[in-house]
Amino acid sequence: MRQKISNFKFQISNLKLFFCFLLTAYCLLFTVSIASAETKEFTLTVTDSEIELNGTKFMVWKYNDTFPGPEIRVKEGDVVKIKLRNKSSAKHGLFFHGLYVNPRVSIQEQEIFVDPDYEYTYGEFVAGPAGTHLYHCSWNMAEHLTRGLYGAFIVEAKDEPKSDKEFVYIISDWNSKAENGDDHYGTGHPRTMLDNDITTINERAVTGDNPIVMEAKKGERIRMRLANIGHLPHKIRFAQNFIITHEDGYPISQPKAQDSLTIYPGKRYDIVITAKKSGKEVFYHSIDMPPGVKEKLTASEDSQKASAAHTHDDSHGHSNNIHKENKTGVIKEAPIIVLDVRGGQ
Ligand SMILES: [Cu+2]
Repeated sequence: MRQKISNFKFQISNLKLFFCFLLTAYCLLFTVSIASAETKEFTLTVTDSEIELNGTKFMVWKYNDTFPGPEIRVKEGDVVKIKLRNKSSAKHGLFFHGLYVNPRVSIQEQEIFVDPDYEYTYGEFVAGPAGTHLYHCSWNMAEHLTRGLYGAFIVEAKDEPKSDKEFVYIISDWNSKAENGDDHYGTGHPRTMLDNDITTINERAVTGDNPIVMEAKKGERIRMRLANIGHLPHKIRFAQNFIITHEDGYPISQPKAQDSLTIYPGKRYDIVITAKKSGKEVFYHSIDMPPGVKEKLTASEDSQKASAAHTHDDSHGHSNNIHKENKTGVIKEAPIIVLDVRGGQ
């Protein structure tokens, strides 16, 4: 019995030693990887601004005086620190959409909001996973994302697949009626989102007659990083097939060819196309509302309207105007991007 106990003790101390060794090895590896990684520091300065989309002026905020904010691009494993300088008249925060950030950043810092004339440095965190991600304001997001506070955050893999050209497109949607004051609820109110009537791709409003032109040479492999920061499901349809290689930053195990794709809010897809023949080919865009959503929402709005009419006297006026046109803002298919392939064999 005594022997058994001493054997047991021996095993315990061996185990302790083993865990000590593991911990030391882990700490050493971590220190080495941090020491060998590059630290990338960025500053985002927020200011009050204005943009015009389809003839409607929107009050926005901009990062570093650009809309969308500047692209942040780092390598997997880089150490990232981002200073948010608030030179605007409102409060803002910073959120890293799709990135693994350490618990200190994710739990505490993303809930740190910066008042006007203050600044705060978020991080540091190790960039990953590789892929197409986003950064955006974390304060009153429904309104602040609608008012332009977002940008692409790209983490390149150590073994990034080569492409000849790469384009990053952030899609969003806006509500001209709310911004013009023609809607009971203001810009950024969840009730207005289904009525969003303007689609943007990067800084440009999609009108059907001003597509973005992607120039390429015959045979080139083109990677498109697509992200939806808006509120509606945006559908892309192309004349030829494309390959989806990544979803939300993660490589797709069996990439397959398809000619259309619906990008729901917050989603990111990387697609690859090959410029097969000379000439112009079009990417079409539409709003792809799931079946039944429009009917459901309209029905619930109608019942609310009916009960509002019962409880309010008509002299209150506005109760009858609240949801006068609750259309879902389905936008017909329109060209957004043209692939213009020239020359080559
Ligand atoms: Cu903000």
